[in-house]
Amino acid sequence: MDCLFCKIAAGEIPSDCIYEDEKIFAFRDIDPQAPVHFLVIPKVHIESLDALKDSDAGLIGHIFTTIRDLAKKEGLTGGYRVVNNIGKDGGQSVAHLHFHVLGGRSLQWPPG
Ligand code: DGP
Repeated sequence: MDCLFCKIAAGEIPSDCIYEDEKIFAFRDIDPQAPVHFLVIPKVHIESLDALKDSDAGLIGHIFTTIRDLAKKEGLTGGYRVVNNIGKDGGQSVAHLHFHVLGGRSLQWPPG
């Protein structure tokens, strides 16, 4: 399968990895939109949140508790934002489920 994020998770394409375990991979975004901006992905290929199965619930829980821990490690004591873009209208450009974690500055809502 020709998927950029599968290749990054497999170490075939270099990335600035901040966390890895048997199920998930976290790395800094190549085009950061905040002082801290990293992505958390499952190692297994899932196209988007829309393609999740009920049996993926544990994996998603693991991603979110890891986001909590990584945010702490990255010093995001003032808060942070988790973003998931889904499909064309949702602004998803890479078809492998990924959660953006942004912080380190005051983030406005709604975003521009
Ligand atoms: P989205 O628009 O939600 O699909 O976000 C995809 C993000 O992936 C975008 O913020 C830029 C990032 N990205 C794209 N290609 C690469 C890459 O090769 N390396 C890294 N580290 N990030 C990438």
